[in-house]
Amino acid sequence: MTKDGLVPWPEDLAYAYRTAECWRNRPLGAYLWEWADRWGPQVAVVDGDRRLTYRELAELADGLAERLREHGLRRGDSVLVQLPNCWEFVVVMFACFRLGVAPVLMLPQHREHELSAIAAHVGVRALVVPDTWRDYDHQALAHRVAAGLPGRTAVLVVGAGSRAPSVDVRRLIQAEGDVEARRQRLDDLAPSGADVALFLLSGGTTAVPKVIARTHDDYEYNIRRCADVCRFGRDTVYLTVLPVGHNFPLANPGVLGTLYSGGRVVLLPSPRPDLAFAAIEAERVTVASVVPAVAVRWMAAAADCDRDLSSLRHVHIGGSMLSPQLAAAIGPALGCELQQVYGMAEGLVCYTPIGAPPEVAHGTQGRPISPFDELLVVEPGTSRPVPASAVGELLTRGPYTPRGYYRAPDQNAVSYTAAGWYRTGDLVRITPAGDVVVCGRIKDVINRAGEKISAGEVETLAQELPEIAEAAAIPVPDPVVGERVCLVVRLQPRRRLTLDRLAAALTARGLAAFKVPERLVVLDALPHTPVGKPDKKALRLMLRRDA
Ligand code: OOB
Repeated sequence: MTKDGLVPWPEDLAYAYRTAECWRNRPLGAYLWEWADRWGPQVAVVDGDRRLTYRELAELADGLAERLREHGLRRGDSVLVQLPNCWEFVVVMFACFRLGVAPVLMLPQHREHELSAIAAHVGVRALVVPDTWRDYDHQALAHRVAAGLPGRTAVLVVGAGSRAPSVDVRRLIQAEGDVEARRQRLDDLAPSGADVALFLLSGGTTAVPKVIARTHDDYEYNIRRCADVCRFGRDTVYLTVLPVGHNFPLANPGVLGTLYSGGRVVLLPSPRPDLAFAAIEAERVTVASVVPAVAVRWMAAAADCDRDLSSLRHVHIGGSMLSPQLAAAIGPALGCELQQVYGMAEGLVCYTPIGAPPEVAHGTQGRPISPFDELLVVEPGTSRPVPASAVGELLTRGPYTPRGYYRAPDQNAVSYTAAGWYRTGDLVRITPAGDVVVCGRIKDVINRAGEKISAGEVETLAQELPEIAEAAAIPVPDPVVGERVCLVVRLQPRRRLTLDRLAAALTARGLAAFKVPERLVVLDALPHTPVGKPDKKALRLMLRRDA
């Protein structure tokens, strides 16, 4: 690891990736103007009544970039961005890309617990939040978080409710002045392709979420390959319903892949079927990406829906397990072709190809988007390969899979092998044709509608409660969201605990709502493994028996 906390790719591989033009040594901000020059008057982003052309997007992003510079942000700095799906998100992202300032992407559902830990870990210079979102005061949240950080951390607020000492982002998003001169000034300040473009959160298995630094070069390659595999083009109209801070809707191909291809991005604040179907009809949406839980809701709603969904050509589904039966039913229900995607914020992305036969389209999670992706299936927890087509843990390396988490040497010793493979923690098999089938996982996470919840994070926080002596967070299967968090506890002597009290206590400690246990089981004693950890396999079996 270098002193700045990044783990570089080995020099010989970096050379190979550059020579093969995976990496183009060009920052993402430079593409913005390339697109504006090519597709200037075309609509790039739609958010309700607001429609931004490619030209406007470039001008507004440059205007904001210059203002952010006046507020002291410089190449190499980072800012925490917690915004819902809105047009300002896109402008903020590109303003940051132009300056070489790296956004750290959080979800609107995150609270003090997550924001404080990540902001401190990365050392952000500013927080960008909405004024309120779903009746929650993010502006106040951001000021609480900022107050707990060393140094001065600016709070930038998107929304009419912005009040001093917050900085009002909408007032900064202005394209006044000499556009060409500003473009030149910012071009002169541009970061290098090897700089960090953005930070993504890992679903995480540890008490504190881990952070992945993605470079301009690696992310651009990821976007380019995804857009190519999914055949995005100028006629693509992409509907964004998942939180855009996730890698999947942001860049696989998602929002950035659409802009890369000259298409149109439609942003919606939620995946509610009535809103989504109205947008599909109104904007003639051609492609959307969803997690299986959302697909199920859409299928049910499509059965008696009077909206015209005929423009929809593809739906991308990934993020959590999808059964072949459900996969086969989605296309007919929504009148489009399904593409499965298996990906991760850490890098690797697989897609089922357009036009794949049913056994591939429904029965696999696709093949890597790049010929430079390396996949190795091993006996779990080792580096010993399993026989061809056998199930094992997937390890991966490649030009858009960084070699380690940011500033996390201890974690990296566990999550990455000495030879630089990322241990996905997923159990897979690879078919003779090279398609990945996800069979399960060995990592200690709960996958709730595609949101990854670290069991360790929930347990650590729960164990701080005075009632709890020992806690284990385990997934319980759920027909709607796939899995929910169940907390199994042993209480302190003479203490009592209800689910309501547990939920209230964890919420008060600033834990995001989607991580709060939805079931509580109190035992006199937890079963243990030989090394003395709670035996989660035994607990899962026990709960299944009792269900
Ligand atoms: C996506 O990214 P993350 O970082 O939220 O989560 C990655 C993990 C994977 O390691 C795997 O455990 C699970 O999510 N996962 C799937 C899956 N796709 C992801 N499990 C079963 N089937 C699938 N199709 O979730 C993500 C990132 C980019 C594109 C798509 C999903």
